[in-house]
Amino acid sequence: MKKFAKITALVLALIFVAGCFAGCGGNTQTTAKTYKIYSDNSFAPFEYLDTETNTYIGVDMDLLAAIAEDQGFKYEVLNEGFDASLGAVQSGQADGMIAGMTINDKRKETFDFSEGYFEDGQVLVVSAKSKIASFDDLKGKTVAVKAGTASLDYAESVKEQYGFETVVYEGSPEMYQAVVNGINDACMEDNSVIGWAIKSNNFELKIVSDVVNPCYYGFAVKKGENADLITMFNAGLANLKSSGKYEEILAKYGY
Ligand code: ASN
Repeated sequence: MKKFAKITALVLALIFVAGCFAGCGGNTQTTAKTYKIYSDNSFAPFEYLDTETNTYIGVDMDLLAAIAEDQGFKYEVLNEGFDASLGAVQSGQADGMIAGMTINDKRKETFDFSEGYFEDGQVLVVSAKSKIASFDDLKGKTVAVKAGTASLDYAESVKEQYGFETVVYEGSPEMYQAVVNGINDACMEDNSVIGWAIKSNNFELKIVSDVVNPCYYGFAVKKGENADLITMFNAGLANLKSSGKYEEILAKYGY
């Protein structure tokens, strides 16, 4: 009887130790979560496909990589487009998004943002040959805008005042091409992004307004969720700013 009790105790102890090891191993693996971050698919110089390496590069991609390294978190980026990213974050399919995303009050109702990391704003853009010189010349014209963007919201808010119609596109390059080809009379885009497209990709376009809506870009999560990601993004961004890495990343893309 005594011997049996000893063996039972030993077996139980072994089971306990084995269970503890399995448990500990399991925990280490599950805490190393890989965050799913969505992004735009063509928004140079913030995120765009580098055709030589077939990878997405840009200010946002580099900032995220440097912040994740600094803060020790794992992530994967899905460059699905801007509107798709908004939807993915809201449905919980994505943990967060970085997409040259304008921080504004309307979005703060459904998203939580990091500190702003870049200042920009929207401008009116027309074909290089166009006679349109300002919003005042848009009566009876069509203005291309990208789905889900702050540009679209701005255009919608002034279209009656200036008498134009909006036409919605999914991606920035399609929108630029529609204006170059004369399908639409103008488009609205972020100043730094259209500046890059004109300079680097030779789109025959010109900017014909001042910046409307000056704003900051921020990293975003669904309101009330993934607060740890926002905390890490802000802490990492502050570290990159003090180490000089933030400036180095911007300089790489000409800022
Ligand atoms: N700045 C744009 C917005 O927030 C983002 C984009 O087009 N990727 O509406």
